[in-house]
Amino acid sequence: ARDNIPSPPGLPFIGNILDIQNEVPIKGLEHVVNLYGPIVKLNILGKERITVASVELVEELCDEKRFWKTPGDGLASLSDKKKGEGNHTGLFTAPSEDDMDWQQAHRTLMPAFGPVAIQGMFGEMHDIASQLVLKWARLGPSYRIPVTADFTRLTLDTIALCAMDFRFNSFYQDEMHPFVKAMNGTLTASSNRLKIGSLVRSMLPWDKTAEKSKADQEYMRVLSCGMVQVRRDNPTNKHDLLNAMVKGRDPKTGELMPDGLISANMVTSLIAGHETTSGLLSFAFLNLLQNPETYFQARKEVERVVGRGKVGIEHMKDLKYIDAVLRETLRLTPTAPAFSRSIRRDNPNDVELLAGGKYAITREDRIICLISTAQRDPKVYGEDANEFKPERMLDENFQKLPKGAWKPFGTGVRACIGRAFAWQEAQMAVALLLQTFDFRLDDPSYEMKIKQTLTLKPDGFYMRATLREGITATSLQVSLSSSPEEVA
Ligand code: FDE
Repeated sequence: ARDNIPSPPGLPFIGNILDIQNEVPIKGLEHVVNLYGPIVKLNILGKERITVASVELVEELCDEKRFWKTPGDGLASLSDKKKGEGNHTGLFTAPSEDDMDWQQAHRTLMPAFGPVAIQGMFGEMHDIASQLVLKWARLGPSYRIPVTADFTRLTLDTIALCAMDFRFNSFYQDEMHPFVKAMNGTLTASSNRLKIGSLVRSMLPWDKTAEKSKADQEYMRVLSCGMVQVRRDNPTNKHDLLNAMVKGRDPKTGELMPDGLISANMVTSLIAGHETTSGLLSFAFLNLLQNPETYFQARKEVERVVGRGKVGIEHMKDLKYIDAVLRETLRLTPTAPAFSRSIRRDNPNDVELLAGGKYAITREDRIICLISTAQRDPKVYGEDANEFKPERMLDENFQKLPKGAWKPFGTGVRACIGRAFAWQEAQMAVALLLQTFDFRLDDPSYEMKIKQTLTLKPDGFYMRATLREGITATSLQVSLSSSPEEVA
């Protein structure tokens, strides 16, 4: 049955790497899947990889009794864990859920990412979002907003402030912080491994990419270890992730987290917590601008729920249409477009059958769940699956979807721990921005082009912002900082 899995003919040694060549690696894979069906087997430089891309198959692989997460090549290359003292992996890249590092960090961090803790971070999220709003207000409509760059400033500064009380102050500099450069260096290096040009280059003796990526990782490790030390030397009572890790004892074993593990998880949170959310916001605005009727709906909701006063935590639960906009955005362009699964170590079967016995996979196989394609499955979403229609994601419809139909935050115990964090941050940013500005596309004929590092973002997307009637840059300064009663 394993041979039933369609496989495009490949070349000796390099296998199918040419089939998936594309400026954007994930697009190449989507293309192959669209040609060969919802399950394909590819040979990539001697490694066999199976990809599934239908709701039904994704749902089956999400069965936690039979399968679990195995980090994909991209993630694995980010961690580079050498066994031995002081080397730890963060949650995202941990090899499996029975890994000791994963268990301890997961149990210690869960409460810090829980609903109460996240609500407590609203004020800091609002602080950073206000910086974005004031920047766009002061630069005015002549400023060609580099959407993904400014949203990256927002999300990076937000996670750094909420997680460890550190201000990157990205809105006050043109050059991104060296940490961000190092992070982007590693992310690009890891996603380039599938590009043939980079592969050839990496074989050349004078190529420095691997060294550079190692140096970047080392820089991030040293910087984050430094931050742990600063906190130990200057204890605070702040409810952030860093304190949760520095002070928190594992609820099961009572142990404290070692510094190396704390620092690995800080780097993980920073990376996982900003790229994906920045992409989400960028795609959301692009979708709203390219579908004006949805833009007006969303804005009407902000007017009804928030009005002109300060956006507050109490409004979040009522932003139902904005929820739907964000969900629909993550359906069409999941910023983490795939995750990997394999047979669990504690599953006694060395072979598992899929689709009622039609296909078989073995213990060695790592299956890529390509949700960027699965979430457009016409069997579930109909003939208009490629269109942006937030209505299908309103609560009543969303809850009726089959389990495998919407998985932008992954699945099971290894699903995104930062989901509530990212959601609150995105909801608030959308509400605040729609309340304050009228937006338009800089280039009305812009067509979505995707850029992939480890995550997806729209490339070359610019917009313009004009303050809405009755709002000035000066009045804004007051309304952003005052309490709701004062404004009303
Ligand atoms: C995770 C995650 C995931 C899964 C992956 C796999 O499976 O491989 C996904 C899909 C995701 N995530 C997604 C997302 C989206 C968004 C917007 C986000 N995300 C956000 C965020 C924020 C933060 C802070 C985070 N995020 C974090 C995280 C972590 C830590 C993780 C890992 C977990 C475990 O493993 O345990 C994740 N995330 Fe996310």
